[in-house]
Amino acid sequence: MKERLRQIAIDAGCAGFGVTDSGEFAGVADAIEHRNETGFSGRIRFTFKSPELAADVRRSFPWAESLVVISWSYVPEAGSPGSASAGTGRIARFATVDHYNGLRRAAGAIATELQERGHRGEVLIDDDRLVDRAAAVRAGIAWWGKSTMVLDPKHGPWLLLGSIATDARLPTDDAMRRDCGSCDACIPACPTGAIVGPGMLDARRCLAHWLQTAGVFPVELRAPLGDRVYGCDDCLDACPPGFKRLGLISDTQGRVDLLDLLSATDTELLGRYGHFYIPRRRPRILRRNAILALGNTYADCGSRDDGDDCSHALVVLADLLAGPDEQLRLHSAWAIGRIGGSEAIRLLAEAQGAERVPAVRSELAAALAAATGATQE
Ligand code: B12
Repeated sequence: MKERLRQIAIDAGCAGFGVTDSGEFAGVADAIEHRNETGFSGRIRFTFKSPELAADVRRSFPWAESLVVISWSYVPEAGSPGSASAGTGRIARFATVDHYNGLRRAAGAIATELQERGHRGEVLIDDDRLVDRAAAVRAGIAWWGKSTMVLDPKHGPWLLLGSIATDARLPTDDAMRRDCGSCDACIPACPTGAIVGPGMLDARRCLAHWLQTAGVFPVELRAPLGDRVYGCDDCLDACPPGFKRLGLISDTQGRVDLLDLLSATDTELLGRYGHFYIPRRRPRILRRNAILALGNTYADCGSRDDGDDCSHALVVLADLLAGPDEQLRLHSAWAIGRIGGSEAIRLLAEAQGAERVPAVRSELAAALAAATGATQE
């Protein structure tokens, strides 16, 4: 039966296939608790809200005997984000289109085969009841990288993971006898220093975390955010075992026109980016991200000779600054300050007169100080 399941996975396009038992994952609950105690888990819920549950599938599925684990490689199909240009934003490769689709289909086919043979089969992908990477490592299809990504020799870290819990007792695979050795290329590659040690991520500094989290984007991370709108690939890009896959890329998917994104309706945004994980599907988070990216891609443009290039961006941001959403006003104030120049100063000063919300008022004051300081330099 295991060989038949492997064949189904291969036919469906999976990069890896392995089996592990359903026993508790040693050290995982402690690791999650450590991330919660240190604050490294930031505002993440998922597996972090119930460490015991995430580390032991039998707590959710007492009948489970085995976990069938699969991986799906989405590069080169994801394409490269293309070259940066002002006014455009970047989407991480795992989200350029719904790459989970193929993974879900493969997992569903395996679950169906198990059920047709009279067994249970429960698909777990990005589920709070399993740490997907721990399952992949123990099933021998990947090793734990220092970026916390798991990787395999052929695809590097460019893998999505899924598991099927089953009551079938299948022969298990051995874990890979590999690790990153002396390579630590991902650690300095993180633009915000979020990888605080091998295998240890401080999510409070991880751009990917904040891009999918509602609320005010931390001010110290706004400039390092650069042109990112959703997800961050920097620690994956730096990972040598993944270079081979990146070399296969020739197209330029994964860039979005930021002004176009900001002019889209909620329905249009959910239609285009409905596959993103955005809590409670709030398009406002995407708009907030696009506003910051717009400020970054036109940074200091207003005070340079090429200032005309950003005049359209300033018009759009000025609209948002006068709009009903205080969170978008707050981030627009920052973006206008980042663009700078006399027009930015005029817009910010004008908004100050009308703004009543204290948090937005202080953001306007900071933006005005930044823009005025930059102009005087
Ligand atoms: C929460 C979460 C996030 C959070 C936190 C990530 C994190 N590093 O924990 C945020 C939002 C930041 C995030 C970002 C991303 N994520 Co995410 N995320 C998850 C989720 C839902 C849970 C992860 C989890 O439970 N971690 C638990 C903690 C305890 O694990 P840990 O901190 O890594 O601790 C382990 C290591 O330290 C290791 N370890 C212990 N000692 C040592 C020592 C050494 C030397 C080493 C090397 C390791 C090591 O053991 C610990 C566990 O026991 C999973 C889906 C799922 N249900 O599993 C997807 C998942 C991990 N994410 C995924 C992806 C693709 C991403 C992004 C690449 C997306 C993007 N491009 O923006 C980024 C990558 C950022 C990064 N470097 O991790 C994939 C990863 C696939 C892979 N190949 O690894 C997953 C598995 C989703 C999926 N189904 O495919 N993610």
